[in-house]
Amino acid sequence: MTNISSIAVVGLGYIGLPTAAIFAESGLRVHGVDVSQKTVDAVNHGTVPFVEPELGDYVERAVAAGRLTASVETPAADAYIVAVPTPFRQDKSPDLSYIEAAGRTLAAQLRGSELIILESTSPPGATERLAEVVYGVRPDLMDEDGGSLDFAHCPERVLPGKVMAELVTNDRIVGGSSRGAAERARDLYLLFCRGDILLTNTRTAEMAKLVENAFRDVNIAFANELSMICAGLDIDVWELIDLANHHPRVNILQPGPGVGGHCIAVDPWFIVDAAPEAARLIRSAREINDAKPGWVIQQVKAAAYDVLQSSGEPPVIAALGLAFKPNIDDLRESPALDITRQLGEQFPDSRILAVEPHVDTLPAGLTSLPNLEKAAAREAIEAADIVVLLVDHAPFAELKELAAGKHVVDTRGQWRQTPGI
Ligand code: SAJ
Repeated sequence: MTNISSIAVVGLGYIGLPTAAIFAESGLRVHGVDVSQKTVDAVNHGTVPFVEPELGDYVERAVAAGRLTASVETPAADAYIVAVPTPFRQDKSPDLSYIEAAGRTLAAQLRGSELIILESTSPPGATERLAEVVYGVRPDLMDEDGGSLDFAHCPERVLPGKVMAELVTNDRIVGGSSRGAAERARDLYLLFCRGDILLTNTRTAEMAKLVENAFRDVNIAFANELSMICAGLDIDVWELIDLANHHPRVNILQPGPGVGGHCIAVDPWFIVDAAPEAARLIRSAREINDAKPGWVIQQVKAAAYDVLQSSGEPPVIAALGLAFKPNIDDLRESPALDITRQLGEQFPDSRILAVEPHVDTLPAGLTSLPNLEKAAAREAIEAADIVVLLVDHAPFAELKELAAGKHVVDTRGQWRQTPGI
C-alpha cells in the first residue's frame, strides 16, 4: 500500500498525460505541469491535445471528478513524475536539459522525503544526474545517509495507439536509488499496473529501456539490409522472410522505408554515446536504417530514368502514405515523410502526388514545394507513372490493381506477389 496521496506529473505529452490520467482514475490527486499554456488549458478543459485512443475519456472523467488539474507552475506534492523529452543533440549525444530544468523547478517545492520518479527515456546515469541537480538546489535536504529524498527510474514502454491498455497490462521495470526508493515507487505503480513490477537499480533500469528499442532497431536493420541484398539478387524479400520464419527459432522483422517515430530511431544513439567503442552493431543498425530512405530514392530514380527514356516526359510520382507506421496519423520522424519531401526536391520537373488519408493538410515541409500536392489514393495512382508505396495503411491493400502496368516501388511489401514460382 502506498502512503502517497498527491502527485505532480511534469510534462503532459504522449506519456505524461496518460500517466497523470490513469493515476487520477486510480484515486490519487494529480496535478499536471507543462511549459505550454495551450496544453495546460486543454487539460483543464478535460480535453487532449493529441490523438491517443481512449485517453480523452480518462482525462474528461478525471477533470470532471476534480482529481486532475494542470498549470505551468510546479506545486508541492508527495511524489513527482518527470516525463519530459530527452532529445539528442547534433552530435547524437543526449540532451538532458529538460530533465535538469524539471529538477531545478520541483526542487524549490520540496519539504523532504518526497519520491521523485524519472520516466523519460534516459541514458545511464540520468537519474543520478537528476538527484545531483535537485540536491544542488536543496543542499538542506542532504544528510549523512545520502539525502532524505527517494529517486527512481521507471521507464515507460507503451506502444503509441495502445497506451491506455498497455499502461495497465505491461510489466514495468523500477530502478531505485535504494531498495526503499524502488519499493516505494513499486507501491505507487501498483495502483494501476497489473503486470509484474521488477525492481533493480537506476542505471540498469535506464539501460533496459534503451536496450529494448535497440533490440528492435537491430532486427529491423537486419530486415532492411536483406531487402537491399535481395533487390540485387532478384529475390522477393517478403517471400524469403515468410519462408525463413517457418524455422522454429527464426523471427525476422519486416523491411520498410526506414525507421520512424521518436523512440526506436533515437534511443540506440544513447547507448552508442555511452559506449562508442563497444557499441558497433547498434551503431551499424542505426546507420543502415537511416540510409534506407536514400536507397528508396535511388529505386525511384531508376524507374524515373525508364519513364523518361520511353516517353520523353518527366514521370508523375504518387507517394502513398506519410505516417511513420500504418493506420495512424503520427508523422514524427517519419521516413515516408522524408522520402516524399526528397522526391519533391530531387524531381523538380515531376508532379508529386502525396497521399495520406489520416491528415487533412500537408505539413509545412511539403507545402513549400511547388511541384507537390495532396491527392486521394485512387486519383494519385491513376495519374502516376511511378507509385511509391511508403506506408501499408489498410485501405491501400485493395488498390494494387490500379497500379497494374506502372512502375511500383513497394517499400512495405503490401502489394507483393507471392509465391515467386
Ligand atoms: N518497423 C519496421 N519493421 C518492423 C517493425 C517496425 O520497419 O518489422 C518500423 C515502423 O514502421 C516504424 C518504426 O519501425 O517506422 C517503429 O515502430 P514500432 O511499432 O516498432 O515502435 P514505436 O516506435 O511505435 O514504439 C516503440 C515500442 N518499443 C518496442 O517495441 C521495443 C514501444 O513499446 C515503446 O514504448 C516505444 O517505442 C517508446 O516510447 O520507446
